[in-house]
Amino acid sequence: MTISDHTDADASDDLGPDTADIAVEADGSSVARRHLGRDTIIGGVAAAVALGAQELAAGVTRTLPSLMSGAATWIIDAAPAGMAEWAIRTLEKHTRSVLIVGVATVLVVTAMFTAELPRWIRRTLFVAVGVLGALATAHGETETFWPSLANGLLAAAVGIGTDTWFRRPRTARYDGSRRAFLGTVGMLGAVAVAAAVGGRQLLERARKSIGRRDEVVLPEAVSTVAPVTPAQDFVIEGLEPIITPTERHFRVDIDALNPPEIDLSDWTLTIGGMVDREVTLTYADLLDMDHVEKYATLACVSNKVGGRLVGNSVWLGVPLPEILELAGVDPRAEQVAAHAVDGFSTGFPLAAAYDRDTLLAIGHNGEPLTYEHGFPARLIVPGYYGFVSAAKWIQRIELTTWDDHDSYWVQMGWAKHAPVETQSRIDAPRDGLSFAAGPRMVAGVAWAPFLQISKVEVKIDDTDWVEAELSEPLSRHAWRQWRIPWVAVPGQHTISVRATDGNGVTQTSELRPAVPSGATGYHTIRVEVE
Ligand SMILES: Nc1nc2c(c(=O)[nH]1)N[C@H]1C(S)=C(S)[C@@H](COP(=O)(O)O)O[C@H]1N2
Ligand SMILES: [Mo]
Repeated sequence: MTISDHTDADASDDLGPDTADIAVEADGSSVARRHLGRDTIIGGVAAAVALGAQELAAGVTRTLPSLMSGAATWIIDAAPAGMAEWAIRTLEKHTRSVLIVGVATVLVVTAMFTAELPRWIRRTLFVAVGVLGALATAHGETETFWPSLANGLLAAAVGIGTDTWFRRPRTARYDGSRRAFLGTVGMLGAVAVAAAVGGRQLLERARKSIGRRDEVVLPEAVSTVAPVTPAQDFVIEGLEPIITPTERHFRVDIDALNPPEIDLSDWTLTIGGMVDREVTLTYADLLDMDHVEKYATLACVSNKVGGRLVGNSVWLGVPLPEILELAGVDPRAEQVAAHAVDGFSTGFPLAAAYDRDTLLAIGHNGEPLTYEHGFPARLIVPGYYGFVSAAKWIQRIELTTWDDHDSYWVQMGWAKHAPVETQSRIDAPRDGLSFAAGPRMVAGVAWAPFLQISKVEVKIDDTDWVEAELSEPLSRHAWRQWRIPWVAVPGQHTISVRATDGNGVTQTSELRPAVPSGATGYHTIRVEVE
């Protein structure tokens, strides 16, 4: 390249890049074509640097949100349900990364194709993309909008700055050889990639160096539950909803007044005992593992017939076998014992870790476990009462023989092997209620986690048992609702319910107290119709 090649461009460029473009375009020389080709690359590079800058700003400040993550979330939410599900099924936990790379590519290519437009349009586009990114990230939340907008405008400013700087006369755009130009492109590209990767890593580190519960961002499940359909959740006044809202979920603690508020920086979970190697996991280690979502009903052994110490939830967690495999289980082990921060302990047969959806759970109904329900992690073993299985605030899993460990309540005389008794409950109408004659729904819930519910029957006064309609099952571990229409005539009435499990075994009518292995008998209510 000779100096005379760009004298014209240089002179007009002092007035600004737009004049330069026009001047160059007008003379139609090979210089012009080269400048336009270079401008396209410059446009793309400026966009890449802008994207890198907002990612780095997010990682460094932790208060300015990443607009790339924001845009990815927005796309997942805005996509038609079927498409989002398909993407998550195919790409699993890489969905977000793929979306981020896709969005970045589209933006860089757009900047390349618009690189020859007048300067004011290019600048407006940078600002517009920044504002759009902020709107997508905020998703209608004002508190998120302002920091998002700040990051969007920062990115726009960096993009415009890079674009303007690169188009100035004495940079390699005009001044340099092809090699000098590509050198600058390479340098800026490296800056963009370093900023993006550095920002991402800082964000990841921030996500994992969390201390308090409200700082936790749950990982995306590699297998999610399907949302509840109307056929799975009858809405009837008085009937318990199919998913128990977390704040209404029963609680049973040996020290109910003081649930431990564990700080993640001093929490670990150790897997030891009859294992090949003792393993200690941090919360960050858990976050790095593959998580699944499962519907499961948790029942307390102390629940009386007709009682409410039972709830159904979506649990997010790592399948327990994955955790046990890290340590390697001695084939002679028979029992999974768990020890918790509050001194509590549980123990259940090792086989139950493998033959059902047993989870080390960290999420409850879409949120991190609450402090009350076991934050940071607890066990969920469908089909076993909570007192032998569902250790909250867990800190140690111990593989032992069946005889070598007795759980907290087992030492107090409760049963050691304690599968959940198949049970059913009448929610509507409530026991003792009086109401006007006429048609109404009798409804309730029935549970046999792991065994499943296959039938619910209702008996009103001296009639025969009549089969009720069941809500469609959420999973083999989740309770089901039942309902049956009834035309109530004046007088005193007695209503009973009984459930049959997936093996065809009907719950026993024998009235047995909760101690030592769970209450049995049919829930029976008396109502008065006027
Ligand atoms: N650490 C700890 N875990 C525990 C308990 C406890 O007292 N401490 N109670 C158990 C009992 S008896 C039951 S029924 C379930 C109840 O779980 P929830 O309080 O989340 O409903 O937790 C189990 N896990
Ligand atoms: Mo319990």
